[in-house]
Amino acid sequence: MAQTTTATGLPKGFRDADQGWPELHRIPHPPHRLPFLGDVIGASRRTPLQDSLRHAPALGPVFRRKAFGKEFVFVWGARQVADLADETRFAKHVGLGVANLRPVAGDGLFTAYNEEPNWQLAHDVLAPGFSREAMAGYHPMMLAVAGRLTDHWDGALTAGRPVDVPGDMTKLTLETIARTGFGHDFGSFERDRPHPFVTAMVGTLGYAQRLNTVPAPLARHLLRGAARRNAADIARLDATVDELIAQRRASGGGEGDLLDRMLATAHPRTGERLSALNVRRQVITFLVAGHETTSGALSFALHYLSRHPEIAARAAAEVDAVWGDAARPGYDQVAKLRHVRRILDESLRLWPTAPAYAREATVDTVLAGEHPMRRGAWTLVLTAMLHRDPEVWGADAERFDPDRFEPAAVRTRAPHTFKPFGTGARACIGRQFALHEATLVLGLLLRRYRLVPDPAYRLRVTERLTLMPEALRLHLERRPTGR
Ligand code: MNH
Repeated sequence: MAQTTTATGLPKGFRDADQGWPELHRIPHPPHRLPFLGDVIGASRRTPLQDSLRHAPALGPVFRRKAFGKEFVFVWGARQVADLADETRFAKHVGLGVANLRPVAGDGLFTAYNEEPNWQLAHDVLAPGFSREAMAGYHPMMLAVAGRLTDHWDGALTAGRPVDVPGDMTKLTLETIARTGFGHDFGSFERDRPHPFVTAMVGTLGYAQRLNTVPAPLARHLLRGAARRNAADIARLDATVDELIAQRRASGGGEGDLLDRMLATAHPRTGERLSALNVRRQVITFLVAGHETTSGALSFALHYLSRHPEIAARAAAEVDAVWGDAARPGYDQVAKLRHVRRILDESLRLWPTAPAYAREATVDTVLAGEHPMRRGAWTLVLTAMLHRDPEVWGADAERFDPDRFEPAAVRTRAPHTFKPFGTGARACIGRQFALHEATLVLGLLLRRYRLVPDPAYRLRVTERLTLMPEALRLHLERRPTGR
């Protein structure tokens, strides 16, 4: 029988074995390899990312791990990550967690394959929704939602109750993207339990994560019940979004928000519009991508502020100085909170809430002059580890220190060493939105409250594709000078 060969001339099967990394065997991996389960000793299904972080220092800037029947190459060295940012040789790879979300988000902006025409179309139609002018338009709505949060926190303070930080940040960020993007109100702050949309979203993110950690041949069997629940979750997300779209169509248009752009804006050059199915995908994409990561970023920042009262006091003093006692700080007054913004950057350094992104070679190439990759080979950039590389951040990289983001300090660092929003054409479209919202809210909270930690709390991080501090509660005190 004639031997089948691949395009590279290798016998069929080789390509799968080395996954497009012809010198895969030269990439370090953890000791204790077991047949089938791989490097599973000490690995937890619940914390795959934090397990990788634990392995990374000993294995070096490029390493591989075999876990739950699959092998992955990870990259975290600053030099290698910078090379992967070269858009002439590399691009986003839709794999793993992102690929697992395809049944939910289809060819929506986040999960679209690079060559799918709906990516460019939606990107061009929606990008103006993130311009400076658009952001200034969202600002009053962001303020209104933040007011619901401070009302809620005032109630907790009066009752002497601690606040549920991740829970409340999720309410805030969901209401913010729903209101600014879609003119919708989920009533999160008025509910005892999360909105069913949120429950379904959390379910489907958790399922997408679990699919990564179950050996493929067993996944169907092990996850049968979970798959059924996941289908129900997706149906719930679709139903919520379809209703929201139907309301908008019935009302004949909003104030030029994201939904109006999705429904009514034609591509500036081709005149093409998003299909009804694609609009549904985009609404789900933005409701999910637009709040989960920002909620985590705010939650980590509040954790660190509660543990570093001197940093919180300095930031509060900045807010007092810049905002005075303006009841409603203006759009331009938010970007002036430089210290508050550095607190956010430093939180996203230690816990980038989208903790990894995948890159694939678009040509046969050599990664950082060392590791040959064939076209299509891919790797995961471990952002959370890049952000702890001692060669970039020093021996005290684990320490929370917002001064690392002083302009003079930033100038000493190489490009591509801080990548919480990904890289290149497929980097986060909502970056300015998230930073404006989070800086505004931190400013409002720092001005109004002193954050008092529970001394017994130890930071534990939940993973469901995104990161979140687990069970973080804080006590509040009113700042005598704050508004
Ligand atoms: Mn966001 C892509 C991180 C807030 C909408 N986002 C990405 C990527 C990262 C990321 C990383 C790239 C993923 C990849 O390469 O596979 N995003 C964040 C973080 C925050 C965030 C850390 C908050 C903090 N993102 C937001 C907000 C929105 C949003 C807010 C919307 C309002 N993000 C997106 C969309 C994409 C994306 C949409 C996909 C963009 C594209 O591929 O064209």
